[in-house]
Parts: sequence; C-alpha cells; structure tokens
Amino acid sequence: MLYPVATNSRVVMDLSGVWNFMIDDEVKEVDVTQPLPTSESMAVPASFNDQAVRQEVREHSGFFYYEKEFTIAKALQNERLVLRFGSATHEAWVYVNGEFVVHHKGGFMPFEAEINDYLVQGTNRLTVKLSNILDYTTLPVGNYSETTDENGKLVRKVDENFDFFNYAGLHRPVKIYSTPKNYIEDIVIVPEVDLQKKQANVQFTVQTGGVFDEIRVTVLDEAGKEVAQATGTESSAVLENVKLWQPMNAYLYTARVEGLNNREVEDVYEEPFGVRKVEVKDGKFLINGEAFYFKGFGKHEDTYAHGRGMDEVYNVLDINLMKEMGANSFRTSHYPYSEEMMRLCDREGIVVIDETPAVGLMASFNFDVSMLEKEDFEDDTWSTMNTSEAHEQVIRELIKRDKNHPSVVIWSIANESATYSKGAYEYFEPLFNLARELDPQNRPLTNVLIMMANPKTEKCADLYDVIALNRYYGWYIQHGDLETAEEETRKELQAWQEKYPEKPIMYTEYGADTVAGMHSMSGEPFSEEYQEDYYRMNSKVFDEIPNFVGEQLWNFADFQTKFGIMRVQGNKKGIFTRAREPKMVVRYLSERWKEIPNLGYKK
Ligand code: GCB
Repeated sequence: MLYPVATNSRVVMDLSGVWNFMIDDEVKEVDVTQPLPTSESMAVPASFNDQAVRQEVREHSGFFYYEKEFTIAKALQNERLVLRFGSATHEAWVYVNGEFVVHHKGGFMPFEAEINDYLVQGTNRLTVKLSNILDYTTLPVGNYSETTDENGKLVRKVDENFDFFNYAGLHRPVKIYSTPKNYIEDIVIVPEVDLQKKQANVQFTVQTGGVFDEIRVTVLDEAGKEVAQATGTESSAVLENVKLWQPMNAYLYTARVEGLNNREVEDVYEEPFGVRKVEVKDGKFLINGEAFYFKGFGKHEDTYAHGRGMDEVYNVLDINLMKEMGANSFRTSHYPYSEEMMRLCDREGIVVIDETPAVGLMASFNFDVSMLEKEDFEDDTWSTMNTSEAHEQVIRELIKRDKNHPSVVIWSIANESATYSKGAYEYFEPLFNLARELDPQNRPLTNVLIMMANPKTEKCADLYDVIALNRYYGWYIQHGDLETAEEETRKELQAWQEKYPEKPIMYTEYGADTVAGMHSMSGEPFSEEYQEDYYRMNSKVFDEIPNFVGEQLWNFADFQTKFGIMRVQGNKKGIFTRAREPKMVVRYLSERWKEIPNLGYKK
C-alpha cells in the first residue's frame, strides 16, 4: 500500500487539525446524517485520552465520534479522490455527508477508500465512529466485560492484557489525496545484490488501477541522477557500482514509476528504496554479508498529551538520542509504528524489527516455570483466544505496507505469547508460513519470547530464524540480587546457544524500573545506580555468548500504562524519562555502544 505523496500528478490534502469529538453514551442514538451534537474539540493526529482531561473521557471504553468539515478545490473535482487514514484505533466506521464509506478493524494499519461518489460541491462533512474495545478476538488482546450501572446503563470495560495504556482515537494523519483516473496502485521492489560485483538486480512489480499503454520505471540516485530504466508492470533493472543501504549509513535510491497513455505521463509515483542483503547464517545475523550487532531499544509510541498520536518531533528527537548513544536499532514494540517513522528510519539507517500488534496472547502468567516442564503443559490461551483471523489480517496488512522498507530486517509475529503451552505450534505455524509466503524480500522471522518460554519449555522455536528473548533476571525474579541474576542469565543463554547453535540469539527486552533522581549508595532497586548495575551485569554475560547478536533494552523511555500496583504513573523502565531526560545509565550505555561496531562485532 502506497504512502500518499504529492507528485506531478497527485495532490495531498492533510486533514490534521482540530476536529469535533464526542463520546457515545449509548443512550441517544447518534444520527450521522446530521452534524454531531457536540462542541468538544479534539486535535488530530493524537489520542483523545489525555487531551480530554476529564476522567470519564480519558478512561472511556466503548464508542466515540470524530467529525471534520472539508472542501475540495475545483481543480481537483475531476480527479480520483481517496480518503486515507494512517490508522484509527481500534475500529472505525467512516461516513461522508452521512453516507457510509468504509469500515476497518485493527488500530495500527492504514486504510483508504475512494470518495468521489459521496462528495458535494462546497462543504463536506466527514464523520468517523470509532471503538476502543479490545477482547479475545482482537489484537492487542483485552479482557472485555459489560455490566449495568444503577440506572440500567450499559458499562463497557476493557482491562488491557498488556502493559501499556489503551490509548485510542485518530492516531495518525488523515489525508485526502488525488490521482488521475488511471493510477499506480502499488509497487513491489525487490533488490538482489551481488556484494562481490557491487551490482544489484532490482525487480519492480507495478499494480495499477485503470489502464495504461505503458509503465516506465526510472531509478534515481540520491543526487537525482537517472541510473537505470525499465518498462512494464513486471520489470527489472541492473544497478552497477551499487551504493548499499548500511546500518547508520543509509543510501536511498528512488523508483520513479510512471503510467503513460498516448505517450503522455498520466500518473507518477516516487518510492524510495535501499539495496541491502539480510541473511541468517551459522548463528549470525548478517547485513550486507557482515555480522550485525543490534544495539537499541524496545520503544512505544507514547508522549505527554499526544498519547499514542504520531509526532514527528518526538520521532526525530528519539532517533537523534539513539544516534547520540551509538544505538542502531529498535523494535516497534508492541504494534506497527506510523509510516512516517518507518520512512524516517529508512533515511537515517536505523534497523527495525517490525512487530505486529499481537500482544496479550497469554491466559496464564507465572514465573514458576517448573510446572511448564511436563511435555504437554496446557493453559487456556489457545482454547479461549480467538485471534487467528485478526492475526492473519494484520500480517497481510503489515507486509503490504512495509515490504519495501530497507530499515525492516525482521518481522516479529508476536510479543510474549503462550508459546510454551500445548496448541501454540498449531496456532503459529500457519502464521509463520503466511508471512514467509507474503514477504517479497524473505526477511527473517521471530516471535518474542517471555521468560516462561525457555530452552526446555518453548514449543515453536523451529519456526523462528532468530531467538528473541525478553528477560528480567534481577528485576521480576532475583529482584535486587544481581549476583544470582547473572548466573541465571548465563545459564539460560548458554542453554539456548547449545540447543540452537545455528540460530542467532538476542535480547528484545531487559530492564529495571528506575525512578529518575532516586539514588542509593548501596544500589537498591528503583535507584539509578541499580539500573546501571543491572545493565553492566547483563552486558558482561552477553559478551560471553558467541551467537548473542543483539541487545535491545526495555524501554527507551518511561511510558503510560493502565493502573496497577506495580506502576506509578506508568512503567519506569525507560533509560530516558517520558520527557526524554536521560537517567544516569545513558552514559554507561553510550560508552559501551560506541565501542561496539555495528558490523563485524563477534565475527
Ligand atoms: C514485558 C512486556 C512489556 C512490559 C515489560 C515490563 O515482558 O513485553 O510490554 O512493559 O515486560 O516492564 O514488565
């Protein structure tokens, strides 16, 4: 699915700004053919929760409405007009001038619809009904319940089965873009590079709507110079002396794709792409033939007031903080991030593990792993959760959206699901097969593993190209005892290495809650000293394990969660505060990471 950009043949209108907003109290039916009976303002893109201030809005579970008026310039009235949402969290029904246009379920993926038939001259009204309900059929997974209050009114409740606040709303830009009647619909770019010859063969598949006499693809280098041309809906071009997209040293070519009729260009679209090779070999993760070492983070899309709303300022700031620390990568925990962030990573050379919103696929949570060690351990996860359909849909949508990004090097199919329970393999095998079949670039796949999934209990490791571990020795277990934590860390990593010598192993989470400004001579938990001691301990063990190829800590910054006795204003495992002020450990990690090369560490 193409990101909307302005070209010689396309105009993009951004509907960001202040919209009307209304919570649906489900007492009086909302008539979408009329303006919403509300005077409440809501900025888009952003979550509604923290803007609204009032508790009943911030914590509302159920339905709510957004509304915005817009006018289409006369110059565009003969063009094909597409209304496009970067995302709408978690389910949306879209109406233009009171008429139903499109429905989409899943809160982290773009969707669009042609709206020409619904438009009137002058002012048009766009109304969006949304739901933030999560249950056992959705991703993420929520524990959903309904009760009635003393007045007989239905009360809906979503208890998050995951550790982040259930922010909702129009989180990403809403746009209307124009195309000619015949248009380029999608472009698939597959670069195959011969590293020795410094030559790449790039395949282009162009999907179109309408008809063209001819499709022309021109490859431009970073200076805008033409370096290759191809024609046809299926074509290829050879790039000589190819410049590689390298971690932290990105080089982006542009594919200019033109659709021609009667020798005239009718539609043109420009897609950036990078040439790089990703392989898993002999327990190493190779980028462009060299062993890559992941240094970085699990993150969240989470900022003050904006909630989960797309924020280009924070995106740029966060990447600059990463660069300043010598980091090179992050995981889009625990859902696909905005397209704006993915494009930024492409140009900055940030390496991304791209994760689906499959989080919370776990009915039982326990650190006592001894009970799991019998062969046929089974909890309720795979009999009570009904997420296969949503999971399949989001894998399709994610790969369709992100397939051309050079920054994406691994797909993460889920975070911390009950992969140790009977039924897990049957659940995951078809999803891994699907992802392998869909990705034109055949990227490696992983499933991020919770502590209970260890070398003895894990049931699906055969499906993974990379072993990705979330580990909290010294925090949730052996709390405050880093000596024992070190032994346990070493023991487990050695066991993985021994059992799967051909698979690279990495940490996708490890961390300790730390209150910024809290200090302790004896290094007690929650202090900045403990956080640093914790990371030093882990680093030491990582360096002993040959196939250990990366450390992505938890979390880049403090972030908002649901209420909980373990959470004071959210999760404090950030190495930056939510405002992006560094905690003490940033100095230690920066020193360490600057010493570790991106490529060629642990050959
Ligand atoms: C995890 C989860 C992450 C939590 C983290 C924590 O394993 O994947 O979502 O926030 O632990 O801090 O407890």
